[in-house]
Amino acid sequence: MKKLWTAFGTLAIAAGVALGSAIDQINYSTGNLDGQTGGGSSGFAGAWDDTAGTPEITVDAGSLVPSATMRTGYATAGNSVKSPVGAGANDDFFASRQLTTAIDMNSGNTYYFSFLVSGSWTDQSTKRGWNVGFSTVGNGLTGGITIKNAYNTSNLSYASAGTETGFTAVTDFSSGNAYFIVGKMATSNGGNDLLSFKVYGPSETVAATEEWDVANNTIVSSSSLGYLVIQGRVNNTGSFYKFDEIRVGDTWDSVTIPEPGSASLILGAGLIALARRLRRR
Ligand SMILES: [Ca+2]
Ligand SMILES: [Ca+2]
Ligand SMILES: [Ca+2]
Repeated sequence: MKKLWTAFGTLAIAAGVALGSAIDQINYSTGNLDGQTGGGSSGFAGAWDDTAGTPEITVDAGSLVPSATMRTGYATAGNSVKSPVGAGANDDFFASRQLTTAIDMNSGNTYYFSFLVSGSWTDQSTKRGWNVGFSTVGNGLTGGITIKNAYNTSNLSYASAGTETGFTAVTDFSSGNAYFIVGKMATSNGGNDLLSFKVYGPSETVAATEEWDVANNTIVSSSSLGYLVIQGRVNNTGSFYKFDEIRVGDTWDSVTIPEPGSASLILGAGLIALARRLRRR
């Protein structure tokens, strides 16, 4: 049996199974996001937690459909997350989900992630903003590293604890389109942590190999990012944001050709072959 588990470890590495990978396609029934779990999601230690502030983020019917041309094999599933709808006053929203394996910003590992975002607003001056990324805590952005769309701008930034730094101006960042965002964090113990991201909108095609709008932006962090977070604010009547298809992995492929279960299928087939071989000995 020991031999089997040693072989299992070797096989897992060979099959490219990312330790610390996570996927959430928001494949839940409609209603409150708080408490949602299962639905084919993996890599999380528990359910969605929307109790920080008011639990008012919902699972909305239908998956977001990317505005960009996606790589072959990319498929969406289930539904999507919807912020509260603005009713005229500032309305802050926040929800988190704990990862099974925290993103260690001192590990020397490289992490990739992707997600979809869309929204509805009248013009830039009527929308507020959002953060999607990772935090040290499940009730705020403490020590967090996120992708941020700030108030009154079409710029998308990297943010450290909610404060934006490097950014790209997304000229077509407009109401109604679902943007596909890919990020990368190359972590270092003692040196600079390097953050890159790419935004794909209408008439763009997702590349087969990694490319970035903002490359190797420096944010020095020693944080252990144990939580996926969605945060933001709406304040104009009728405005809202939607988020979907969140993935964490260790390669560009793992977050741009999301084929849920393909890695485990390869692993499963390999294990069956291995067990047969061991039985024959
Ligand atoms: Ca909340
Ligand atoms: Ca979905
Ligand atoms: Ca670091």
